Amino acid sequence: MTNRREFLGKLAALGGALGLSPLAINRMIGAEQANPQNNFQPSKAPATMVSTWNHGILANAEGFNALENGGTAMDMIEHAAKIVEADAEGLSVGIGGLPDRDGHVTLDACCMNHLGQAGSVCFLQDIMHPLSVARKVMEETPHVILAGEGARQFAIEQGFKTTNLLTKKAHSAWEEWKKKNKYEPVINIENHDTIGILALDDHGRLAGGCTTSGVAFKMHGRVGDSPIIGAGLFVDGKIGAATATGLGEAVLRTVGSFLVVELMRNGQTPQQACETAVRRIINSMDTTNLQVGYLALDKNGNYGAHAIHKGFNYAVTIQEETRKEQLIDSTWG
Ligand code: SD4
Repeated sequence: MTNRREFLGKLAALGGALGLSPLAINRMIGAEQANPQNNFQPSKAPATMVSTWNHGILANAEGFNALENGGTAMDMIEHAAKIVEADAEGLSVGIGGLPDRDGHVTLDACCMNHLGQAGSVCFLQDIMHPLSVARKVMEETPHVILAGEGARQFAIEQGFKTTNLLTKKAHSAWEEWKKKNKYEPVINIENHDTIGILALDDHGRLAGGCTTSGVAFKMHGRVGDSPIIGAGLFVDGKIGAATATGLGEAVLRTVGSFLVVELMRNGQTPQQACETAVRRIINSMDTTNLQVGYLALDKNGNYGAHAIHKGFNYAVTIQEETRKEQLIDSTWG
């Protein structure tokens, strides 16, 4: 019997022989992956969204509006991200994000769906909606990550407008920072407010997204965990999804979100998996001055979160007979 890998290889070869572009071949493979025969068993859980920090409440509400308008889990993610990215008051996502030490706002974002398809942009400048660009990378190119000027060019080609993302408020904060000119990550202040969003839609499809301006006053060119699949975000439609917030270097070094999903695959609940992944960081580096929080949602709508230090919270919204939302303080330690 032909195995799945051979079948996908033959499909790609056939597409090549027919002179199809890599994108068209990718779409063919995507359609095959969407085939019900690939064992995807949607759960009957109510539609659920979890998002990091206070702005998660507003984000989730936008996500559910998208669902009500016929959207998928990925539409929930994109709509949720957009409202936060467009908020010029927020100092850590999209417009208004705090710049790097040279005064440039550089954005990181990624997304992933229940079929394991993923898209990401990093070190992106002048574009207000990096998660939407990441979705375009996922859907319109054969690649997973576009960086810097290439990502910006791609966004412009896709019709995104360029915008000056450095607001007066963020500029003044940078001027203040330059007076002291010290690089010290601070626990749970505005420079740790990335939004990570996980959604389970009413067809049992999981998706996730993560969008940020990264650590405030970072080195120019620095990329954090948020656009890196497996670090800031990971989704396996048959198991669950996880996202991270906090100091990206600690998440990158432990491939945190992938770890959380693998722990769920091995039987841990979302809460236990987040606790184990936090413990992995605590056991491998000095965490006195750094914060990381993990948030997880499994395919049955169970969720959990845990952080190194006190102070990480997240929003949960569930559509049962009515829509219920709450802001929860994560456990820590
Ligand atoms: C980063 N993880 O760039 C991001 C920052 C963050 O909440 O999550 N802030 O390291």
